[in-house]
Order: sequence, then C-alpha cells, then structure tokens
Amino acid sequence: MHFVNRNLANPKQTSNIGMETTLSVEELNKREAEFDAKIAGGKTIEPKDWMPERYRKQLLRMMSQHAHSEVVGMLPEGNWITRAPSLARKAVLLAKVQDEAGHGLYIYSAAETLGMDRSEMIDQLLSGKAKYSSIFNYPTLSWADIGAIGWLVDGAAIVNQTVLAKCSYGPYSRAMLRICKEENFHNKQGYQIMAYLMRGTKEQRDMAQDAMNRFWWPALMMFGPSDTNSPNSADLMKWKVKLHSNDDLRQRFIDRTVPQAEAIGLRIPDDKLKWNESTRHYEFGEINWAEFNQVISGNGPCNKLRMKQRTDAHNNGAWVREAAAAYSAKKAASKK
Ligand code: FAQ
Repeated sequence: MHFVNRNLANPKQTSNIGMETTLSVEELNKREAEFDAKIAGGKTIEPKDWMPERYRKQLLRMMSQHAHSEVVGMLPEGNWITRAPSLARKAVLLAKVQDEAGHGLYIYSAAETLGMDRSEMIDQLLSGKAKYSSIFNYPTLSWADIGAIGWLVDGAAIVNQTVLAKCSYGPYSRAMLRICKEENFHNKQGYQIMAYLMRGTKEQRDMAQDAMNRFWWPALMMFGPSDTNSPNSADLMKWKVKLHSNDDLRQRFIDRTVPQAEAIGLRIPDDKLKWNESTRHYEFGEINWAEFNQVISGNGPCNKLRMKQRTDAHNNGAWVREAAAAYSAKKAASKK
C-alpha cells in the first residue's frame, strides 16, 4: 500500500494511518472533538484535515467502489454502441459512456486524496477484493435496455448522488456536483428512448416493457441492503457521509419513478405496488435479497464476464501506462 503525504496535519507523518496510536490520549480526544464539531457544524472535511482512521477507511471503501462502478458500468452500455439504431443515438450513447469514464476518473482522484493510489484501487477490483455496483452484472439484451439503464440506473444514481453532493468529505461532495449534472442528461436520454419506444409499434412497446421488467428490481437493489442489514450505515450516517438511509433513498426513487412510468404507459412489475394516501408514498413488494446477495458475491448473470472484460482492458492498456511513465521519466530527466 502506498500512502502519500499529501495532506496531513503533521507533515512528518507519511499518512494518518497509525497516527492515532502515535498521539497521546488527550491529543487524540482533542482532535476527535474538533472533527466531530466540524461534522456537526456542517463543515466539510478536507484532505489536509485530521480524520479518524475509520472515517478514512470507510470513505476509501465507498468511494473506490463507486469509482469502479462508473468504469465497469461502461461495459453493458458499450455493448450497444455499434448497434445503436441511428447515427444520432450512437453519438449520444458514445458521449454518455465517455462521461462514465470521466466520472470514474473524478472519483478515483477524489479517493486518492485519502492516501491510496488508483493503481492499488484497481488491483483491489481486479482481484475481487473491492466491489462494484450490483446493477452492472445484468445483461443488456435489447436496445430498450439502454433506455432502461439511462432512465432507471442513472435515475437511481442521481437520487443517491444528489445527497452525496452534500456529504461531509469535500473532494467527494464536489466531484458529485458535476457528475449529477451529467447524470441528469443521461437520465433524460434514457427516458426519451423509453418514451419513443412506447409510442412505436407493439413490438417496440413489448421490448420497452421487457427491459422495464428486467431492470426494475435490480435498480431498487442499487440502494443497498435494507437498513436493518446495512452494517456500514451507522458509521456513515454518524459522519454525514450518508445523509439518508438506503431504504429512504430507495423510497424516494420509487416515488419519483412510478409516475414517470405511468406517463408513458409502462407497467411496474410489482403486483404489490400501491399508493398510500396517508404516508404519501408508494408501498412496494419484497425485494429478492437472496438474488442481491448472490450478485454481490460474484454469482450474478454477468459477474464473470464483466471481470474478464475489465481485466482484459486493463492488461491491453499496459503499454499505454508504460509509455506514459517512460515519457514522464524522460521529461523529468531533461529538466535536470
Ligand atoms: N452493489 O452496509 P451497506 C452509477 C455492499 S454509480 C454492490 O449498506 P454502504 C452511475 C456494500 O458495499 C452506482 N454492493 O453498504 C452509472 C457492503 O459491502 P462491503 C454506484 C453493494 O456502503 C450509471 C455491503 O453490501 N453508486 O450507477 C450494493 O453503507 C449508468 C453492505 O451494504 C455508488 O457507489 C450494491 N448495490 O451502502 C454508471 C454510490 N449495495 O463494502 C454507468 C456510493 C451494498 O462492506 C452507467 N455508494 N453493497 O464489503 C453508496 O451510496 C453506498 O456505498 C451504497 C451501499 C448505498 C451503495
């Protein structure tokens, strides 16, 4: 693990890893109290600020997984770039997939401020130590799936990320601002594809409904396990990394998406779905948590394919990384 001295309160420390053990109990208590006061006061924590080791580790886990999700998330949609039904659709999809690569880069960069190199985060992904979002382990079988991903998957991502844009870690919250703007465009292009198909032939409408049927439940799983089974939520909510629970955000997504589906004539594949006038929320059926657990344990429909595609892309890009390192060394040598 390479930890760099980018940012820490004590410049002699190479990282704040282990710093807690080098501080006296009084000093540690003082720093923790200052940290807690900043969080309570709604101030952001910045890379140079002291932070509890567990805060740093939790953020690194969550942010690196988020960055991996953006990059792995390019694969299911990339599958349709060559088969988009028109030049305009191809151009838009290409731009969207490129945006996701950019999102990965912003988040990897923000995560690096916590002291881990991107190369190490990528090693963790490729070795299976780090997760990425469950949703990207489902196949894209038809063009309508591209509509469903933009509308539902980016829609779910927006609900989650507009809240993360107010989270306590400065670099993460700032990365989210731009990402959310781009996700809004992705969301609209996806909805537009679905709306267009729903105005088309019976075959097109069936294709849109089939995509809806396959992506609805996996989109709900993106918000993570139910609050009672979410081991990381307590820490993350205490530190205002998460401002709302997994279940609250899932409910928010359902409440905003059901009317959108109805407006274009799509049926939500949930017989238990119904509006509750007194709570002013939709009630919905049971999520298949066994399926979720299988997918996040590596046994979803496309986990192995995604990891193979990602590993191949990484290996095929080795010469680019080597060339960039050689060029940078040459430039540095010429400056001496
Ligand atoms: N998939 O204790 P919690 C996108 C894991 S970006 C896989 O509740 P936490 C843009 C979790 O890591 C989509 N694993 O965890 C796009 C933990 O395992 P660990 C990604 C999941 O962190 C669109 C365990 O279960 N967005 O879509 C999932 O408090 C289109 C226990 O769970 C983000 O990453 C899951 N769905 O809450 C790109 C947003 N859910 O690490 C391309 C930031 C849970 O202890 C195309 N992340 N797990 O081994 C978050 O908001 C949170 O990390 C949650 C999970 C809500 C995902």
